[in-house]
Formats: sequence, structure tokens, C-alpha cells
Amino acid sequence: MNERSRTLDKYSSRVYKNRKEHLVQIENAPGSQEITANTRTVPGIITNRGCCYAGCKGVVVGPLKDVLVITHGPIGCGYYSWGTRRNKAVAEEGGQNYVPYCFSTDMQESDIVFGGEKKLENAIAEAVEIFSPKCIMICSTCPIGLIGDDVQAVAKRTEMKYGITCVAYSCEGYKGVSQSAGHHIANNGLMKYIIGTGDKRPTKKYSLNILGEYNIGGDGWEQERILKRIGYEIVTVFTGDGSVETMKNAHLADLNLVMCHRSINYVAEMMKAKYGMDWLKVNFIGVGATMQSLRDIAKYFGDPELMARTEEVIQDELAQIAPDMEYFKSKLKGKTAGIFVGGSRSHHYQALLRDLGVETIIAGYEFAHRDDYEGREVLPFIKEDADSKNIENLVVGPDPKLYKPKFSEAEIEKLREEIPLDTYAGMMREMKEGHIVVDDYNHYETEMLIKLMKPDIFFSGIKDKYIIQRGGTPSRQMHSYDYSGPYAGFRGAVNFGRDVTMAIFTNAWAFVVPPWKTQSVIKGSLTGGEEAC
Ligand code: CFM
Ligand code: HCA
Repeated sequence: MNERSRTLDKYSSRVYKNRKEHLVQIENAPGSQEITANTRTVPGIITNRGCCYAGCKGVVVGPLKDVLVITHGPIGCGYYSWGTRRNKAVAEEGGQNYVPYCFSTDMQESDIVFGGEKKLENAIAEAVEIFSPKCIMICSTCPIGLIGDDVQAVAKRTEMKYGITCVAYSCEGYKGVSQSAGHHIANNGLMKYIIGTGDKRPTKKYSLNILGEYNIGGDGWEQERILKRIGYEIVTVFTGDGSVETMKNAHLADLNLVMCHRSINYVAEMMKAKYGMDWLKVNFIGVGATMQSLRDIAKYFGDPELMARTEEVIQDELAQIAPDMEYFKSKLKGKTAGIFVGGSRSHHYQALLRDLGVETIIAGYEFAHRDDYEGREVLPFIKEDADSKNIENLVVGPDPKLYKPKFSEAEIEKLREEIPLDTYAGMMREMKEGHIVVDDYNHYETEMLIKLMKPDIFFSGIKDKYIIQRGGTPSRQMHSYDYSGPYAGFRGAVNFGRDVTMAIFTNAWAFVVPPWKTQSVIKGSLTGGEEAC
């Protein structure tokens, strides 16, 4: 065992037994290692995870701009999911945009005791009167499931009474392992009630949907900008700056691109089964990754003119960002990073960091599943899905009218030799020997790993960022980008390079000697200098 291998021994001797299977140190045999993932959070742990409601309302349906989303529950869940995720959206001309609003039934104690359906119906009546939305979605918080409000019945009555679309989700916070359970509940609803209900065909020769892109800090806009420059039509985006109006026609696009595999892979699979649409795993985070994704998309269509246009756009975009990227790389080359985010970014951002000469030595997901770590080929071997009892596993078959595969099975097989069609290889394969992968890790483990591995920068979330930063390691917030972004595509890479350079070279906390290092502590107060406040 080399020096690095011993790091994990040192580390795992200090973590609880039930966490050991969630830790992997990469060995030199890609694809051979297994990790335990998607298990319930250990009670009492300070977890970085969110809840099922957060995954449904906050992540998947919240960004749909023409949907008026009502949080059914006490005010806290609605309030704390209001505007924090930075999923940007702009109304279409003459269209609606409810993203900046927060709607809640504000359940009080008496509603919990006597039931909240009436209150929900009153809230819907008020929303219809003030906003006239074409679509309302209801997201349930924990007490709703406990008191048994029938939100689906309310949704049906709403549709009949007002002639609008209404979808209700039983996405109570406790419903599954974490956000990933909420993604699944939300997406099942979109699959059942929205996708496939429109008939507006794309007008351009090649059309795409972008799945699992939530337009945080404008990432989706940068992807659309590049794809449109090449000549593609974007039918809909799931769900950043997206809308029910466009999502209805998603089944009429030529190809599904999948950004965040964790939050949406089953929609891509269901659309393949129902409409015959292929899906392609892409990554628009990173210059190299963006180029690879653009080339893969062009290869799917196999049109020489499209391939030439793709190269032309790539070369032009590269020329525009080259001086900035070179400068940031000259500053960052040789640095190391740790990254711990929800379910996709810990993989995606390794590509962008690599472009800047930074190696990721620790990476982990909050709630991803084994296939996100090890690749989709492990799917048949996953013994038990902790959410399978609570969350419906929709099974769809070919639609008699709409099932229209673009290629024959033989052609698909051939394409698969060149591009990752309908598959995903996972994060661990791209990591190097000795590097550490941690699933669902907690604040104690964060501090422990940073002490052992000493990364130059650590990317994480709101809850842990400041602890890390005050410990002397610069930290960028990888969920909503600390008010910055976009980080995707070509222009986004420059923004990221600038922000990482600033973080590492202006690491204010590393220049300050904390008072406890120079003063002694007597009975809880500091002596030998000014008292800390
Ligand atoms: Fe997918 Fe996301 Fe992520 Fe995610 Fe999230 Fe997010 Fe995330 Mo926060 S959908 S898994 S549930 S890429 S909200 S936009 S940043 S934890 S890594
Ligand atoms: C969520 C949203 C979140 C939270 C980020 C964090 C986001 O899962 O509820 O806790 O740091 O991206 O805003 O993931």
C-alpha cells in the first residue's frame, strides 16, 4: 500500500462502523470498486442533505416558470425554499413567471387538527383570482402526509372547477432518503401529466431537450446559447427556465441530453421506452467536457455539415476564452481540491478543475445512487432501493401513436461504440488512484478529511462552507455559486477560473491567527488580549 492508501485507513479508523462502506479510496483498477449509497441518514448526524420536499418543490418543479407552486404546510418550508437556489428564469413574451414568488397555505395548529384541504382549496381560489395561472402544482410538506389531506383529490377538483392543469405531489420531507426521492416523485408527475400532451413540432432540422439542467446562476442559458449558435432548436429544458408550455412538446424533440443523471435519468429511460427517444449523457461543465459533449451530439446526427459547424463554433469560442483560461491556469496549476455536492456536480466540476490544472483529491455526493458513482452497469446488482417502498416506479411501454425511434437497434449499437448513448459511466472511473470518494458525509468527516488531505480549496454547500473557510481552507459554494455564475460552457469556465483564483489567493481567514492560538482560555472567556465577542 502506498502512502495515499494509508490515508483512508487513518481516516476510517476514526469514523463509525456504519459509515465505512460509504468510503472508497480509488485503486488502480477502474470499475472494480463498490460503494454503499442511497441509504437513510444516520440519526443524530449533522448531514449536508436536504429532504424529499426540497427535491420535489425546490429542485424539480420550482424552476418551471409558468407553474404556480403552492407549498401546502406550515410557512417554514415555503419560506426557506424561497429564492435560495438561484434557478434563474425570465418570462416569455406575454407569458407568466412565478419563480420569484412564494405561495403557501400557512397551516396553523387548528388546520393540523381539523384538516387542511379546505384551506388548500381557498388558497387555490385566491391564486386563480389574482394570477390566473394555467397550471398549479401542490407540494406537500411533512404534516400533510401525517394528517392525511387528500391533495390529489383537491387537484382533480381544481381541474374541474377552473379548467386548468393541477398536479399534486405527496412529497413530504420524510418520504424518502433525501432530495433524490423528491426528484423521483416530481418527475413521475411530469411524465404522467405533462410530457406528451402537446403537439407543437420543432421547426429546425435538429432539436434537443436538456434534461437535468436547472439554470443555477444562468448555466442553462450558456448551454442554450452555444447549442443555438450551432443551429439546434431547444424544445424544452427540465426544468431551469423551463415551462409546462414547452415541456408538453418534449416528446417531439430528436434527442434528450442528460446533464444531471441523478435527478432525471429515469425520465430519459421512460421517454426512450414510450417515444423511442435516445438520450445522451453530456457535461457542459468544463471546456474539454463541453467540446466533447458538442462533438458527441453532432455524431449522433451524423451530418457532416453539422459536425463542421460544431467545430467552427468550438474554435471561435475557444479563441475568445483562451487568454483568460491560460492566465487562471497559470495561477492554479498544481493545486488540489475537495468537492462535495448533491448528486452530479461533484463529478461534473472535476472536468472544469482539470482544465484549470487543479486535481480533485476528495469527492462525494450527498444522495446519489451507486450508478452515479460506479456507472449504470451496476443497476441490475443494486440489491435494494431504500425508496422503492415509498416511491412509485412508473413502468411505461411504447405509445401506439408516438413511439418513433430514430435509429434501428443495429445503428444504435454502432453509435454506442463512439458516444455514450443511453448510458453513464459514473464518477469513480474518472478519479485517480489514491483519491477518496465519500458518500453522504457529515460535518465531522468534512473536518477530518480536510485535515488529512489538505486540499487547497473545498467546494461544498451553505451549511458547511463557513466552517471550512474559518478553518483556513478557502471554500466556494457549489450549489448556488455564492451569487456568481454562470459556470457552464465556455464563458462560464472563465467565471469559475476567476472565482477560484480569487478564493485561493485572497483567502482572508488563512491570514488571520485565531485568538485561541495566541491566548489561553480560562473558564470560557479569553485572556491575554481583547475578549472575543
Ligand atoms: Fe442534480 Fe442539481 Fe446536483 Fe440535484 Fe441539489 Fe442543485 Fe446539487 Mo443543490 S439537481 S443533484 S438536488 S445537479 S439543488 S442544481 S446544487 S444538491 S449537485
Ligand atoms: C436543496 C437545495 C440546495 C441546498 C444547498 C445547501 C441548493 O437541496 O434543498 O444546502 O448548501 O442547491 O440550493 O441543494
